[in-house]
Amino acid sequence: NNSYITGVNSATLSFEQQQFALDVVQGLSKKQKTLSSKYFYDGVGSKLFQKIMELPEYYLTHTETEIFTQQKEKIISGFCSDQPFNLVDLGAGDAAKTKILLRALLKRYTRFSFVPVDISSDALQELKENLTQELPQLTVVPLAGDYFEALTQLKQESGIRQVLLFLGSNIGNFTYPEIQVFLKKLRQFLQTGDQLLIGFDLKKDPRIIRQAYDDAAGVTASFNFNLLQRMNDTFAGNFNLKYFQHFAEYNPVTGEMRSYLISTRDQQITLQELDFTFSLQAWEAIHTESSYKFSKAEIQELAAEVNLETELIFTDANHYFADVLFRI
Ligand code: AVI
Repeated sequence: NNSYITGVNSATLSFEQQQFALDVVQGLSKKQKTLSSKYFYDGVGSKLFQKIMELPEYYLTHTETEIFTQQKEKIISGFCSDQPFNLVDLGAGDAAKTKILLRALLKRYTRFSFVPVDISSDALQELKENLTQELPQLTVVPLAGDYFEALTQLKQESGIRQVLLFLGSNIGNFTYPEIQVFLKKLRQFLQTGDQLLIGFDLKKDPRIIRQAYDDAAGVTASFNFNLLQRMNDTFAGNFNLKYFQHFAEYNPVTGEMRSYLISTRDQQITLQELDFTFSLQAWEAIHTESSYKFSKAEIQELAAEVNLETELIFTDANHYFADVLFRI
């Protein structure tokens, strides 16, 4: 129901923009204002996230890369069987980390196809071209769309074994109930013997976590501010980025890393295209992202709740990050 978009020619907004509009108006009309982190990833936001992954403070990417580089043989032994399989990368992006596993798998002459899934067909096209260059012997079957659309296609096509990858702590951007729903839904597309490798960011020194989301160069701040810019561009908004502050805070009890955009003054904002005006008081916060961190015990509890069998756990020397292989 988008009847709130009164006075707006919603014909000028694409389906995606209408969904964005709906979430923006709902989120900014709440007492505790929120915006969904899924809207970080427009063209500019995706580039900024690539830069975040290279930051010294953003240990998540380096650590998962280290795990793959040092333990690739054990990880791929976990996948292999005499049956051919699909290696399905949910949210593949540029597949930088997955390539480490792909190279190792190709060396073993294992029969498998690589199925990168991404919402952005541009990103997939780029990846396909890059893989054709770098790993010409690899069979690549890209699937554009959301995860479940892609899995529906896969299910219809093959009786083949599926090994799903959900890397980079993407799971941490869901709330606990959302994770449960997501994993239960994933299971419906999978069969006995299929596997799931999930990257979890582990609980650690809170200062290390907080710095990863508030880096010295301010790239994460720009990533957060870009959401305001995106609303300005999409809905003819008048957010003045100068009057906001990026703030990131970690709660060691809940494991929730929260990011906010904080209004540094009383101000009124209008999104003209949506005919929507709202006020922000000085120091009022808009919650823009949660990134959950887990203990190993919590991962085990979660697996038990959604009926997944934990097969292997791969961690780095510091125990900052874990890639966990589950079997259905
Ligand atoms: C994509 N996701 C796992 C990142 C995270 O760590 O929650 C997004 C991010 N937000 C700020 N920095 C990185």
